[in-house]
Amino acid sequence: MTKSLPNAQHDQLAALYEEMAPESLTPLWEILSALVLSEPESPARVHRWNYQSARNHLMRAGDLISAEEAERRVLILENPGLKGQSSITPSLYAGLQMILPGEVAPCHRHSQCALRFVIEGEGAYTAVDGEKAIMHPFDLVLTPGGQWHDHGNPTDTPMIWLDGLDIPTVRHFDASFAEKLPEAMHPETVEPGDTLARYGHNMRPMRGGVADRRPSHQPLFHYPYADWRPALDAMAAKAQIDPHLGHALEFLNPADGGAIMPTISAHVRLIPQGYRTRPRRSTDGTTFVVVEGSGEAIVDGERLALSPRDIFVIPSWKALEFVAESQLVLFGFSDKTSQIKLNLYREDLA
Ligand code: 1HN
Repeated sequence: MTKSLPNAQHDQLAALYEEMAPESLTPLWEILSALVLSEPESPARVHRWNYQSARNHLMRAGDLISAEEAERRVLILENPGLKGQSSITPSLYAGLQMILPGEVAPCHRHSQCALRFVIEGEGAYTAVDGEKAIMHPFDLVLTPGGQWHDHGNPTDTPMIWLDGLDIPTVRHFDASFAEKLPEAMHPETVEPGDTLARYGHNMRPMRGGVADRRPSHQPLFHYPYADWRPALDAMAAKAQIDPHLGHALEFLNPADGGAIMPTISAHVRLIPQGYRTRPRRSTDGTTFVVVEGSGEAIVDGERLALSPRDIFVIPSWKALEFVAESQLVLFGFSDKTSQIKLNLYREDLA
Protein backbone atom coordinates (compact mmCIF):
# COMPACT_ATOMS: atom_id res chain seq x y z
CA MET A 1 0.00 0.00 0.00
CA THR A 2 1.03 3.62 -0.51
CA LYS A 3 3.76 4.06 2.09
CA SER A 4 4.24 7.75 2.74
CA LEU A 5 0.74 8.52 4.05
CA PRO A 6 -0.02 9.49 7.67
CA ASN A 7 -1.02 6.50 9.81
CA ALA A 8 -4.67 7.43 10.26
CA GLN A 9 -5.18 7.95 6.53
CA HIS A 10 -3.33 4.72 5.77
CA ASP A 11 -5.55 2.74 8.15
CA GLN A 12 -8.75 4.27 6.78
CA LEU A 13 -7.69 3.44 3.23
CA ALA A 14 -6.85 -0.13 4.25
CA ALA A 15 -10.35 -0.44 5.75
CA LEU A 16 -11.88 0.92 2.55
CA TYR A 17 -9.98 -1.62 0.41
CA GLU A 18 -11.23 -4.44 2.61
CA GLU A 19 -14.83 -3.24 2.44
CA MET A 20 -14.91 -2.86 -1.31
CA ALA A 21 -12.93 -5.98 -2.23
CA PRO A 22 -16.01 -8.27 -2.08
CA GLU A 23 -17.62 -5.97 -4.66
CA SER A 24 -14.64 -6.43 -7.00
CA LEU A 25 -13.41 -2.87 -6.61
CA THR A 26 -9.69 -2.11 -6.24
CA PRO A 27 -7.77 1.18 -6.01
CA LEU A 28 -5.89 2.18 -9.15
CA TRP A 29 -3.53 4.46 -7.24
CA GLU A 30 -1.90 1.46 -5.57
CA ILE A 31 -0.80 -0.10 -8.87
CA LEU A 32 -0.79 2.70 -11.43
CA SER A 33 2.98 2.85 -11.79
CA ALA A 34 3.15 -0.93 -12.33
CA LEU A 35 0.40 -0.77 -14.99
CA VAL A 36 1.80 2.11 -16.99
CA LEU A 37 5.54 1.63 -17.31
CA SER A 38 7.84 4.36 -18.51
CA GLU A 39 9.43 1.70 -20.71
CA PRO A 40 8.99 -2.07 -21.21
CA GLU A 41 10.12 -4.30 -18.33
CA SER A 42 9.41 -7.71 -19.77
CA PRO A 43 8.69 -10.55 -17.34
CA ALA A 44 10.18 -12.79 -20.05
CA ARG A 45 13.84 -13.72 -19.77
CA VAL A 46 16.66 -14.07 -22.21
CA HIS A 47 17.02 -17.81 -22.74
CA ARG A 48 18.74 -20.31 -25.03
CA TRP A 49 17.77 -23.93 -25.60
CA ASN A 50 20.60 -26.23 -26.61
CA TYR A 51 19.27 -28.16 -29.60
CA GLN A 52 20.96 -31.51 -28.90
CA SER A 53 19.70 -31.59 -25.35
CA ALA A 54 16.13 -30.66 -26.30
CA ARG A 55 16.30 -33.21 -29.12
CA ASN A 56 17.27 -35.98 -26.67
CA HIS A 57 14.16 -35.26 -24.59
CA LEU A 58 12.01 -35.15 -27.71
CA MET A 59 13.36 -38.55 -28.86
CA ARG A 60 12.51 -40.02 -25.45
CA ALA A 61 8.99 -38.61 -25.77
CA GLY A 62 8.93 -40.34 -29.17
CA ASP A 63 9.44 -43.70 -27.41
CA LEU A 64 6.60 -43.00 -25.01
CA ILE A 65 3.78 -41.39 -27.02
CA SER A 66 2.76 -41.49 -30.69
CA ALA A 67 1.87 -38.41 -32.75
CA GLU A 68 -1.68 -39.78 -33.03
CA GLU A 69 -2.00 -40.20 -29.24
CA ALA A 70 -0.51 -36.79 -28.54
CA GLU A 71 -2.36 -35.12 -31.45
CA ARG A 72 0.84 -33.04 -31.67
CA ARG A 73 4.07 -34.37 -30.10
CA VAL A 74 5.63 -31.12 -29.00
CA LEU A 75 7.94 -29.92 -26.25
CA ILE A 76 6.93 -26.39 -25.38
CA LEU A 77 9.79 -23.91 -25.18
CA GLU A 78 8.46 -22.12 -22.14
CA ASN A 79 10.15 -18.90 -21.19
CA PRO A 80 11.52 -19.32 -17.63
CA GLY A 81 10.07 -15.91 -16.77
CA LEU A 82 6.58 -16.96 -17.96
CA LYS A 83 6.11 -20.26 -16.10
CA GLY A 84 2.79 -22.00 -16.61
CA GLN A 85 1.85 -19.74 -19.53
CA SER A 86 3.04 -21.89 -22.45
CA SER A 87 4.63 -18.78 -23.89
CA ILE A 88 8.10 -17.93 -25.16
CA THR A 89 7.25 -14.21 -25.12
CA PRO A 90 4.10 -12.64 -23.65
CA SER A 91 2.36 -12.75 -27.04
CA LEU A 92 3.80 -15.82 -28.76
CA TYR A 93 4.33 -19.53 -28.24
CA ALA A 94 7.11 -21.79 -29.46
CA GLY A 95 7.62 -25.55 -29.37
CA LEU A 96 9.73 -28.30 -30.89
CA GLN A 97 7.62 -30.83 -32.76
CA MET A 98 8.71 -34.28 -33.89
CA ILE A 99 7.00 -36.64 -36.28
CA LEU A 100 8.45 -40.11 -36.67
CA PRO A 101 8.56 -42.30 -39.79
CA GLY A 102 5.08 -43.47 -40.75
CA GLU A 103 3.25 -41.14 -38.38
CA VAL A 104 0.42 -38.73 -39.13
CA ALA A 105 -0.45 -35.77 -36.90
CA PRO A 106 -4.23 -35.58 -37.46
CA CYS A 107 -5.97 -32.81 -39.34
CA HIS A 108 -7.45 -29.88 -37.49
CA ARG A 109 -7.94 -26.14 -37.83
CA HIS A 110 -8.05 -23.31 -35.34
CA SER A 111 -8.06 -19.55 -34.98
CA GLN A 112 -4.36 -19.54 -34.07
CA CYS A 113 -1.78 -18.83 -36.77
CA ALA A 114 1.25 -21.10 -36.88
CA LEU A 115 4.62 -21.19 -38.55
CA ARG A 116 6.95 -24.16 -38.81
CA PHE A 117 10.67 -23.69 -39.25
CA VAL A 118 12.23 -27.01 -40.19
CA ILE A 119 15.28 -27.96 -38.14
CA GLU A 120 15.95 -31.59 -39.00
CA GLY A 121 14.77 -34.18 -41.51
CA GLU A 122 13.68 -34.06 -45.08
CA GLY A 123 10.63 -35.21 -47.01
CA ALA A 124 7.89 -35.11 -44.41
CA TYR A 125 5.04 -32.74 -45.15
CA THR A 126 2.58 -30.30 -43.72
CA ALA A 127 -0.64 -30.32 -45.71
CA VAL A 128 -2.59 -27.04 -45.75
CA ASP A 129 -6.20 -27.36 -46.93
CA GLY A 130 -5.13 -30.65 -48.51
CA GLU A 131 -2.01 -29.42 -50.32
CA LYS A 132 1.29 -30.88 -49.13
CA ALA A 133 4.32 -28.71 -48.56
CA ILE A 134 7.22 -31.16 -48.71
CA MET A 135 9.64 -29.92 -46.07
CA HIS A 136 13.41 -29.53 -46.20
CA PRO A 137 15.75 -28.20 -43.52
CA PHE A 138 15.23 -24.51 -42.80
CA ASP A 139 12.07 -24.21 -44.90
CA LEU A 140 9.42 -21.91 -43.46
CA VAL A 141 5.90 -23.35 -43.68
CA LEU A 142 2.74 -21.56 -42.51
CA THR A 143 -0.58 -22.86 -41.34
CA PRO A 144 -2.58 -19.63 -41.28
CA GLY A 145 -5.53 -19.27 -38.90
CA GLY A 146 -8.62 -21.17 -39.99
CA GLN A 147 -6.87 -23.38 -42.55
CA TRP A 148 -6.97 -27.18 -42.20
CA HIS A 149 -3.61 -28.75 -41.52
CA ASP A 150 -2.12 -32.17 -40.92
CA HIS A 151 1.46 -33.41 -40.89
CA GLY A 152 2.82 -36.73 -42.13
CA ASN A 153 6.19 -38.39 -42.36
CA PRO A 154 6.47 -40.97 -45.14
CA THR A 155 10.30 -40.99 -44.87
CA ASP A 156 12.46 -43.28 -42.74
CA THR A 157 13.97 -40.59 -40.51
CA PRO A 158 12.47 -38.36 -37.79
CA MET A 159 11.41 -34.87 -38.74
CA ILE A 160 11.77 -32.03 -36.22
CA TRP A 161 10.68 -28.43 -36.57
CA LEU A 162 10.12 -25.33 -34.50
CA ASP A 163 6.47 -24.32 -34.13
CA GLY A 164 5.69 -20.64 -33.62
CA LEU A 165 2.08 -19.75 -32.82
CA ASP A 166 0.12 -16.74 -31.62
CA ILE A 167 -1.53 -18.77 -28.84
CA PRO A 168 -1.05 -16.13 -26.10
CA THR A 169 -2.34 -13.39 -28.41
CA VAL A 170 -5.51 -15.34 -29.23
CA ARG A 171 -5.90 -16.20 -25.53
CA HIS A 172 -5.55 -12.50 -24.72
CA PHE A 173 -8.45 -11.69 -27.05
CA ASP A 174 -10.58 -14.67 -25.89
CA ALA A 175 -11.07 -15.60 -29.51
CA SER A 176 -10.08 -19.26 -29.86
CA PHE A 177 -12.09 -21.65 -31.99
CA ALA A 178 -10.87 -25.09 -33.06
CA GLU A 179 -12.22 -28.19 -34.74
CA LYS A 180 -10.99 -31.60 -35.83
CA LEU A 181 -11.57 -33.16 -39.20
CA PRO A 182 -13.24 -36.58 -38.75
CA GLU A 183 -10.52 -38.12 -40.93
CA ALA A 184 -6.84 -38.06 -39.86
CA MET A 185 -5.78 -36.63 -43.22
CA HIS A 186 -7.45 -33.99 -45.36
CA PRO A 187 -8.20 -35.36 -48.85
CA GLU A 188 -5.44 -34.25 -51.20
CA THR A 189 -6.85 -31.27 -53.11
CA VAL A 190 -3.97 -30.50 -55.45
CA GLU A 191 -0.41 -31.58 -56.23
CA PRO A 192 2.43 -30.46 -53.94
CA GLY A 193 3.97 -27.22 -55.16
CA ASP A 194 0.82 -25.82 -56.80
CA THR A 195 0.58 -22.83 -54.47
CA LEU A 196 4.32 -22.08 -54.70
CA ALA A 197 4.03 -22.04 -58.48
CA ARG A 198 1.08 -19.63 -58.38
CA TYR A 199 2.06 -17.32 -55.51
CA GLY A 200 5.73 -17.99 -54.77
CA HIS A 201 7.40 -15.76 -57.37
CA ASN A 202 6.38 -12.29 -56.35
CA MET A 203 3.31 -12.64 -58.55
CA ARG A 204 -0.21 -13.95 -58.13
CA PRO A 205 -2.89 -15.31 -60.43
CA MET A 206 -5.12 -12.56 -61.78
CA ARG A 207 -7.96 -11.94 -59.42
CA GLY A 208 -11.27 -13.52 -60.23
CA GLY A 209 -9.81 -16.26 -62.43
CA VAL A 210 -10.08 -19.96 -61.58
CA ALA A 211 -6.32 -20.05 -60.87
CA ASP A 212 -6.80 -17.75 -57.86
CA ARG A 213 -7.42 -20.88 -55.83
CA ARG A 214 -6.18 -20.05 -52.34
CA PRO A 215 -7.76 -17.70 -49.75
CA SER A 216 -7.03 -14.27 -51.21
CA HIS A 217 -5.77 -12.72 -47.94
CA GLN A 218 -3.38 -15.57 -47.16
CA PRO A 219 -2.47 -17.61 -50.21
CA LEU A 220 1.18 -18.61 -49.77
CA PHE A 221 2.28 -21.09 -47.10
CA HIS A 222 5.72 -22.35 -48.13
CA TYR A 223 8.95 -20.31 -48.17
CA PRO A 224 11.67 -22.83 -49.08
CA TYR A 225 15.24 -22.55 -47.84
CA ALA A 226 16.23 -23.11 -51.47
CA ASP A 227 14.68 -19.69 -52.23
CA TRP A 228 15.47 -17.56 -49.20
CA ARG A 229 19.08 -18.67 -48.64
CA PRO A 230 20.34 -17.57 -52.09
CA ALA A 231 18.36 -14.32 -51.71
CA LEU A 232 20.25 -13.59 -48.52
CA ASP A 233 23.59 -14.35 -50.19
CA ALA A 234 22.72 -12.14 -53.14
CA MET A 235 21.85 -9.33 -50.78
CA ALA A 236 25.09 -9.78 -48.83
CA ALA A 237 27.06 -9.65 -52.09
CA LYS A 238 25.44 -6.40 -53.26
CA ALA A 239 24.03 -4.40 -50.39
CA GLN A 240 25.70 -2.32 -47.77
CA ILE A 241 25.37 -4.05 -44.42
CA ASP A 242 22.91 -2.69 -41.88
CA PRO A 243 25.06 -2.03 -38.80
CA HIS A 244 22.32 -3.12 -36.38
CA LEU A 245 20.72 -6.04 -38.22
CA GLY A 246 23.35 -7.39 -40.56
CA HIS A 247 21.89 -8.34 -43.93
CA ALA A 248 18.23 -8.95 -43.12
CA LEU A 249 15.21 -9.95 -45.21
CA GLU A 250 11.62 -10.21 -44.03
CA PHE A 251 9.24 -12.85 -45.35
CA LEU A 252 6.18 -11.32 -46.99
CA ASN A 253 2.58 -12.19 -47.66
CA PRO A 254 2.21 -11.75 -51.43
CA ALA A 255 -1.45 -10.77 -50.98
CA ASP A 256 -0.61 -7.42 -49.43
CA GLY A 257 3.16 -7.05 -49.06
CA GLY A 258 2.76 -7.21 -45.30
CA ALA A 259 3.97 -9.71 -42.73
CA ILE A 260 3.50 -13.45 -43.29
CA MET A 261 0.46 -13.63 -40.99
CA PRO A 262 -1.70 -11.09 -39.12
CA THR A 263 0.05 -11.65 -35.79
CA ILE A 264 3.52 -12.98 -36.67
CA SER A 265 6.44 -11.45 -38.56
CA ALA A 266 9.45 -13.50 -39.64
CA HIS A 267 12.84 -12.73 -41.10
CA VAL A 268 16.27 -14.14 -41.82
CA ARG A 269 19.59 -12.40 -41.44
CA LEU A 270 23.21 -12.98 -42.32
CA ILE A 271 26.07 -11.56 -40.27
CA PRO A 272 29.47 -11.92 -41.95
CA GLN A 273 32.36 -13.66 -40.24
CA GLY A 274 34.09 -11.35 -37.78
CA TYR A 275 31.28 -8.76 -37.82
CA ARG A 276 29.81 -7.30 -34.64
CA THR A 277 26.40 -5.64 -34.91
CA ARG A 278 25.64 -2.41 -33.08
CA PRO A 279 23.31 -2.61 -30.04
CA ARG A 280 19.65 -2.49 -30.99
CA ARG A 281 16.51 -2.86 -28.95
CA SER A 282 12.95 -3.18 -30.13
CA THR A 283 9.59 -3.82 -28.51
CA ASP A 284 9.07 -7.11 -30.34
CA GLY A 285 10.54 -9.88 -28.22
CA THR A 286 12.04 -12.22 -30.80
CA THR A 287 12.66 -15.96 -31.01
CA PHE A 288 15.68 -16.99 -33.09
CA VAL A 289 17.01 -20.21 -34.61
CA VAL A 290 20.68 -20.48 -35.54
CA VAL A 291 20.68 -21.78 -39.11
CA GLU A 292 24.43 -21.79 -39.60
CA GLY A 293 27.63 -20.51 -38.05
CA SER A 294 28.65 -19.78 -34.53
CA GLY A 295 29.13 -16.71 -32.41
CA GLU A 296 27.52 -14.87 -29.56
CA ALA A 297 24.42 -12.87 -28.77
CA ILE A 298 25.23 -10.15 -26.26
CA VAL A 299 22.21 -8.89 -24.33
CA ASP A 300 22.76 -6.09 -21.85
CA GLY A 301 26.27 -7.46 -21.25
CA GLU A 302 25.14 -11.10 -20.85
CA ARG A 303 26.68 -13.45 -23.46
CA LEU A 304 24.91 -16.40 -25.08
CA ALA A 305 27.10 -18.78 -27.10
CA LEU A 306 25.37 -19.72 -30.35
CA SER A 307 25.70 -23.01 -32.21
CA PRO A 308 23.77 -24.35 -35.21
CA ARG A 309 20.13 -25.25 -34.48
CA ASP A 310 20.12 -23.62 -31.05
CA ILE A 311 16.97 -21.63 -30.28
CA PHE A 312 17.07 -18.47 -28.20
CA VAL A 313 14.70 -15.70 -27.19
CA ILE A 314 15.39 -12.01 -26.63
CA PRO A 315 12.51 -10.25 -24.82
CA SER A 316 11.18 -6.79 -25.59
CA TRP A 317 13.51 -3.81 -25.18
CA LYS A 318 16.70 -5.74 -24.39
CA ALA A 319 19.71 -4.26 -26.17
CA LEU A 320 21.05 -6.97 -28.48
CA GLU A 321 24.35 -7.30 -30.34
CA PHE A 322 25.63 -10.23 -32.38
CA VAL A 323 29.24 -11.29 -32.81
CA ALA A 324 29.80 -13.70 -35.71
CA GLU A 325 32.76 -16.00 -35.13
CA SER A 326 31.92 -17.65 -38.42
CA GLN A 327 29.27 -16.36 -40.84
CA LEU A 328 26.02 -16.42 -38.85
CA VAL A 329 22.67 -17.06 -40.47
CA LEU A 330 19.63 -16.65 -38.23
CA PHE A 331 15.89 -17.08 -38.54
CA GLY A 332 13.69 -14.98 -36.26
CA PHE A 333 10.00 -14.45 -35.58
CA SER A 334 8.11 -11.96 -33.43
CA ASP A 335 4.86 -10.04 -32.94
CA LYS A 336 6.21 -6.99 -34.78
CA THR A 337 3.28 -6.88 -37.20
CA SER A 338 0.71 -6.92 -34.36
CA GLN A 339 2.53 -4.08 -32.66
CA ILE A 340 2.73 -2.01 -35.83
CA LYS A 341 -1.04 -2.39 -36.33
CA LEU A 342 -1.64 -1.30 -32.74
CA ASN A 343 0.75 1.63 -33.07
CA LEU A 344 3.00 0.20 -30.34
CA TYR A 345 6.16 -0.81 -32.17
CA ARG A 346 9.38 1.01 -31.32
CA GLU A 347 13.05 0.44 -31.86
CA ASP A 348 16.12 2.13 -30.50
CA LEU A 349 19.40 2.05 -32.39
CA ALA A 350 22.58 2.78 -30.48
C1 1HN B 1 -0.89 -26.96 -33.47
O1 1HN B 1 -1.98 -26.96 -34.23
C2 1HN B 1 0.27 -27.54 -33.94
O2 1HN B 1 -0.66 -28.12 -36.02
C3 1HN B 1 1.41 -27.49 -33.16
O3 1HN B 1 1.33 -28.77 -35.60
C4 1HN B 1 1.41 -26.92 -31.93
C5 1HN B 1 0.21 -25.82 -30.16
C6 1HN B 1 -0.94 -25.33 -29.67
C7 1HN B 1 -2.10 -25.31 -30.41
C8 1HN B 1 -2.10 -25.84 -31.69
C9 1HN B 1 0.31 -28.19 -35.28
C10 1HN B 1 0.24 -26.38 -31.43
C11 1HN B 1 -0.92 -26.39 -32.19
